[in-house]
Amino acid sequence: MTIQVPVVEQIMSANDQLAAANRARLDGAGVFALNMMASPGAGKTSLITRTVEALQGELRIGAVDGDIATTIDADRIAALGVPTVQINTGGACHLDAAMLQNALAQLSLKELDLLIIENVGNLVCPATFRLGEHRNVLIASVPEGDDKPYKYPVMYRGVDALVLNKIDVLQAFDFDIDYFRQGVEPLNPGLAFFPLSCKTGEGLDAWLEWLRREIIERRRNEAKQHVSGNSG
Ligand SMILES: Nc1nc2c(ncn2[C@@H]2O[C@H](COP(=O)(O)OP(=O)(O)O)[C@@H](O)[C@H]2O)c(=O)[nH]1
Ligand SMILES: [Mg+2]
Repeated sequence: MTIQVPVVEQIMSANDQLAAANRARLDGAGVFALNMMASPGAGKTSLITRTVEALQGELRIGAVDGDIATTIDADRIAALGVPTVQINTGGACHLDAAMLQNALAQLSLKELDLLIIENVGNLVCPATFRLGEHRNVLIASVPEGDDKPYKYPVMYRGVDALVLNKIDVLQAFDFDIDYFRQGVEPLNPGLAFFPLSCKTGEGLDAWLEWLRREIIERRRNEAKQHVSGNSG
């Protein structure tokens, strides 16, 4: 009997295997990896630069920047003095685990605490391709409109934190935060939510606190596993 596995499933499982290998490599080096996803222009690069500026004094940060073309974003991040690897996907609408594997090979992971990955600007494709990251973050932004959770449910379902950027222009866009959150809640109950403005800095502290807590918790879990591994 021939068992037919759809091609998409095969690609996904090959990707998942590579993602697991990336994750093991990051864990081995003690690096916490964050995958930032959003539509083009939502503010991925802006939030990354704000985050780097705020945490650079306490954490050793590296960046991987995925774009269909150009090094514009990678140059913006590298200008802050963090090691940055540019991935041009050559047309692909998302990063995949093989691309991250290549990027990791170009970084001195032992010299990093936090790796921030800027995925390709897209609200559909990146959701289904794991890279080996520890946490997935979706950045929505006010000019996109308050109905996006209803229209792009897969993206909202699969993330660990949701940023709503550009709250400085809430009124100009008649953005209804309650309606927006009501769309998110059934997809991802209790999702960590950070309304903020990369332009004015409002709301950034809560986001940074969340990130610090996640990194600390991760380190604690790693230490526990290490102890129980040694004792067993
Ligand atoms: N008004 C406003 N503009 C912002 C904010 N954050 C980013 N932008 C602008 O939005 C545009 C796209 O930002 P960018 O970070 O490049 O988005 P990316 O494509 O998701 O990486 C730029 O012109 C930014 O200056 C914000 O909080 N408020
Ligand atoms: Mg960008």
